[in-house]
Amino acid sequence: MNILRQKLTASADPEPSTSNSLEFDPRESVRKGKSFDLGHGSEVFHVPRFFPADQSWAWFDYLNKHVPWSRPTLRIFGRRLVQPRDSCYIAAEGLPAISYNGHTPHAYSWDDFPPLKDILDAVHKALPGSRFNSLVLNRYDGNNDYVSWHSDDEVLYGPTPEIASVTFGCEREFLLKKKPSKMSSASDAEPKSKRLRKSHDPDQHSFMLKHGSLLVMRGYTQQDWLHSVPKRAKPMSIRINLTFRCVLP
Ligand SMILES: O=C(O)CCC(=O)C(=O)O
Repeated sequence: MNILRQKLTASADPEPSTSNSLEFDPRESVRKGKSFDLGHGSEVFHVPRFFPADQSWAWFDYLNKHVPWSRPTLRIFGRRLVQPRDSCYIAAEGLPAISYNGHTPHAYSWDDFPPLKDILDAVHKALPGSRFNSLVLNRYDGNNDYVSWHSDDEVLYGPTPEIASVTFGCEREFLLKKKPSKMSSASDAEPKSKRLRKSHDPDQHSFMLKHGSLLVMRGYTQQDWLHSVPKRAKPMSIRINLTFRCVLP
């Protein structure tokens, strides 16, 4: 833990500030973001420094301590596996339940964790037109925790969901790779080995998700792309990720 972190932890305890005292303007902060066109209507928007670092550490400490983290057992290809990260689910009242890999998480209320409403409010202000009503929190407790390749292409998010992802704590690499296409267009028919010789493979992207960053996936990204946060060999400290989505009622 660095000195800045220790100082902020001490001053942040016990409760982080509320929206009335946020010392940054999300509309201003989001202007530093960069959009990446993945092609065919898929887009990633990345703001490496969206939330101020000190506010982000205050939220990190609050969430690390107060969220009822759990590590459920999942069913994957007929095998039972303990989820390789902690998680928690928040949703507005009355929404349909979500399920993944045979697990239906309990939906906590936004009112249970007031700072989450401040973070949601800032994300809404930064992304005009967004209306997130649910949130998955993930806690990666070191380099061996991960989320494997998947896409959030469930029917209950609609065909082109906007998904906003916020990172607090240790930075981690976020990878995207194109799903194998069903129809082979001219470029898809080109042999993989030949394509990989080019300086950059357009079917793979990597974003370093820093403390206080915001990453947004839009358009057909869930239909056409997979994403993951892989394990790493190098020891790492805790990362907390907040993934905001809109569950269709
Ligand atoms: O931790 C992340 O950045 C990604 C989380 C994720 O992919 C998910 O919750 O579906």
